[in-house]
Amino acid sequence: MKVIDLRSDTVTHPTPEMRKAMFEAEVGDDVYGEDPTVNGLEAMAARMMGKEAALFTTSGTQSNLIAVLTHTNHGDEIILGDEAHIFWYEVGGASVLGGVIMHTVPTDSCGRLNLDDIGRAIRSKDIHYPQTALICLENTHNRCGGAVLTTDYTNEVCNLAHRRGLKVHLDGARIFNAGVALGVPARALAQSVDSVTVCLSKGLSAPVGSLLCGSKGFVERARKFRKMLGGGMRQAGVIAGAGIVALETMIDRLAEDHANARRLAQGLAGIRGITLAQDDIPTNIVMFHLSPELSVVEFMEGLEKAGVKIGLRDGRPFRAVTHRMVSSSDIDGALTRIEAVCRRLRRRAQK
Ligand code: TLP
Repeated sequence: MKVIDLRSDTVTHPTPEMRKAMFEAEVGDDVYGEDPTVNGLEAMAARMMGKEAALFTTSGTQSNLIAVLTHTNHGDEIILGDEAHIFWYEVGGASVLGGVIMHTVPTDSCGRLNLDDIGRAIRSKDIHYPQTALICLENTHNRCGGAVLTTDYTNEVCNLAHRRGLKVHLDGARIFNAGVALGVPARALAQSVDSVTVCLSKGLSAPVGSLLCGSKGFVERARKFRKMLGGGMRQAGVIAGAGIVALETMIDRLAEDHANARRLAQGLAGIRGITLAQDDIPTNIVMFHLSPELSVVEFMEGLEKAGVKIGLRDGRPFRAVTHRMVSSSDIDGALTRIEAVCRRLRRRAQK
């Protein structure tokens, strides 16, 4: 029985072409700036995101943390959504290591922060207040079910920020999913932000790595923070090689993952005991609830036995993420197995 792993697109393995590129990668010491494959990947990412430069980092979490460290001073405040990945899932690194205060404002179901809320959260020059330095956005939005921010919305936030002397960082871990969903190049979605994180190791299927893109000066300062965090990776060309293949070959196919996510959502909506937690499925993330009379523990145990893995975090809807290693027939298979588990739980609940 094939295990169908829908916990995250981070579970994707490198393709044979990536493994070949890793095997053959030309390498050097990247801390000296001498790894030609890393340099090639950074130049490529900068070009694709419309920025002057890029920095190869170990992960999305590290990229976001370096961005915060680079844009702020100890004791500054950053404004971000109360559903932001940086706020929820990055172990509080911005506060612990960056010494910044995370000032959250409400996130709507489309992953947006209201401009008036942002305006009100920006501190005036009062001796009692910390200094606001940075606004963070997320596209696509993880906890908002893969919601997509448009270019216009992002530009509006940037206009407000820049008028008030603030910087904007975009957590674009899945920015290429957003670009594919909107039918625009990813660079359009990042044109007005000061920095953007992009991840290679999610839907793009590379084994490791992210890129932090921005101006030359920003990336130069960011490089020092990466070293401080232990992210100077020496002969990193062996992983950057896979990243180049990811950027060259894996973006357009994300549309397949989006179609599979819609197929999954449609099937789930037809299963008694399950309700979708989203009105639409813009990209590759599907969130859903189980009827209260069915046991969450037994549902998860049933799925485990049936060879279907999905994500569950305290108090949150279930999360299923589609990716390259799950085909449309796997989606149908997963639906059959989920339906059978629900049927069993319903029978038990009726006894
Ligand atoms: N998200 C992971 C988990 O951390 C929840 C996942 O499985 O979705 N920004 C966003 C929007 C992300 O979704 C993630 C990964 C990151 C940053 C962090 O990337 P990594 O895992 O490379 O540190």
